[in-house]
Amino acid sequence: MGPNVAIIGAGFGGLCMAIQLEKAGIRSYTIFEKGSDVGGTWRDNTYPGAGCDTHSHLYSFSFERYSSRTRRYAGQPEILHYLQGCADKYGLRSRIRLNTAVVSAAFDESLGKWRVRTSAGEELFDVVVSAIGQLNRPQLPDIPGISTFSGAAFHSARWDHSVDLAGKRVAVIGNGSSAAQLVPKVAEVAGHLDLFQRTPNWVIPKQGIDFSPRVRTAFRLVPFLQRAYREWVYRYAEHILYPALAGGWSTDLVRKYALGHLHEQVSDPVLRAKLTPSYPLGCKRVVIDSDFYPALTRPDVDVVTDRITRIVPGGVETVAGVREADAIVYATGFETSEFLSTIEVTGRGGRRLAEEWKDGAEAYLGIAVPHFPNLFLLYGPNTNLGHTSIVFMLECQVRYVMGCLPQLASRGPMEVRPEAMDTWRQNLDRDMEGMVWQAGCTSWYKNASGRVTGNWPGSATAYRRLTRTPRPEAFQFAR
Ligand code: N01
Repeated sequence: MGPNVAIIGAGFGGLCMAIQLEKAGIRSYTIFEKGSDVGGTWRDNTYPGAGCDTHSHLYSFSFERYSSRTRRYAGQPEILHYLQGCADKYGLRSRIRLNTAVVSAAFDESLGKWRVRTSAGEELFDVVVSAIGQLNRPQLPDIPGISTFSGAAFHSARWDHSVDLAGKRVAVIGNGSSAAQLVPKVAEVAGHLDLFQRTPNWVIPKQGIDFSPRVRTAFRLVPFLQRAYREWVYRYAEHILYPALAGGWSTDLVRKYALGHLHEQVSDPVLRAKLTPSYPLGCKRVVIDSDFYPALTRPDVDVVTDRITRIVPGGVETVAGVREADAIVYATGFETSEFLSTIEVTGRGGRRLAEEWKDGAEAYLGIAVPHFPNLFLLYGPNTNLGHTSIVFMLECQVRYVMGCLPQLASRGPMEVRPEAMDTWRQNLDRDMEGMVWQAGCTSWYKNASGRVTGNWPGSATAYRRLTRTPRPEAFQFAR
């Protein structure tokens, strides 16, 4: 036995939490999943070309590699299959309640437990672990006239596979990582594609999607090589990519790499100028893709930079006139800055999480919030990264929560002390100052008031060190 744990979400985070509970012999947990299957973002994002731009060997649990080791970068079907396989292998399915959304969670002080309300009723839990992710609520743009469009229209994360885009005039609004992956695939079948770009993105190549047969054989015959490769990828991200975001030695190197990629793939100087960002590399999430630029040079693809004024029944109106469209794809990103506050969460003394976070979400280590005992967040505020795998961060967070469980089991509900939170915030603010995300750009890393609530400003290694073991002195306990 052990504490009774409610896990919200069955994506990478929720499954990782459940696997570690299983490994520790704690079977008193329930995963609530609002969708009809496990997989989280990899269940929801089925757009053509969807895949991961982080190396598979790092974008996977350290304890469970992809069974198919043929690709350097996994596609969405492969990642979804991997997560489904994890749920099966570790026997999690019987503990997952699919199609069951958590509506609210309230801490009952007299019982020292959480009342978790779902569409199916209310249950009591000792611990709540939120694993709802940062990129799970599609954001439609605030462009007037969206509902007047007469053709098919959908968000990239809610792809409508019943719509045949073959030969059609397709408008894609937005040019982030999702658009970069779907545009090349859609352009292959569409009659014409207009990419509406408000701000250009920095793009670096995603080279060698498949491993050569020789490398695959070596991986198969010498398992140690896979661990070594994972380690190499990790170090490359930590020692070359991370400094480029922190104003370090590689800033210019990575910038030149991206500019070289642009020059190599786009020869038309007018198009190249349109695609050249004016803000520092990394301020917005860097796009990692080798097919995006070539798709934009196709004769049947236009990059439209005229400001959109509204959507009209026949297409997209810009300041330069109407661009006709049969279908519109909104690759306009996600509502990222609200985190768990979209669920009605009430802590000690009737404090509402949404109210606590009205000036910006924050949590100690991105995991714990003062006045909310025994509530733990995975992929919470300030734990996103711009340079390496979020799965690594999730594993750090899960290990931390596992370290908290014996403490709360013996000393009662635990709650991070406001002083620990203050110190955390001060350190975060100090470290954030040197990060490129603060430069003049808008991005989903920031909330409406411009505070970076998404990202962790340190290296992944520093985060692992900080989360290695919970410090009891940072918490107050009921007993
Ligand atoms: O969304 P985004 P995304 N009018 O927010 C534009 C992860 N991901 O779905 O830059 C016109 O990046 C907006 O323009 P601007 C990854 O972390 C990972 O592409 O604000 N345009 C922007 O171009 C990524 O960062 C993988 O000026 C409007 C776009 O919409 C995150 O998901 C793959 C607009 C939104 O870009 C989100 O990526 C895919 C408007 N009113 C995604 N409103 C991997 O491979 C918004 N835009 C791991």
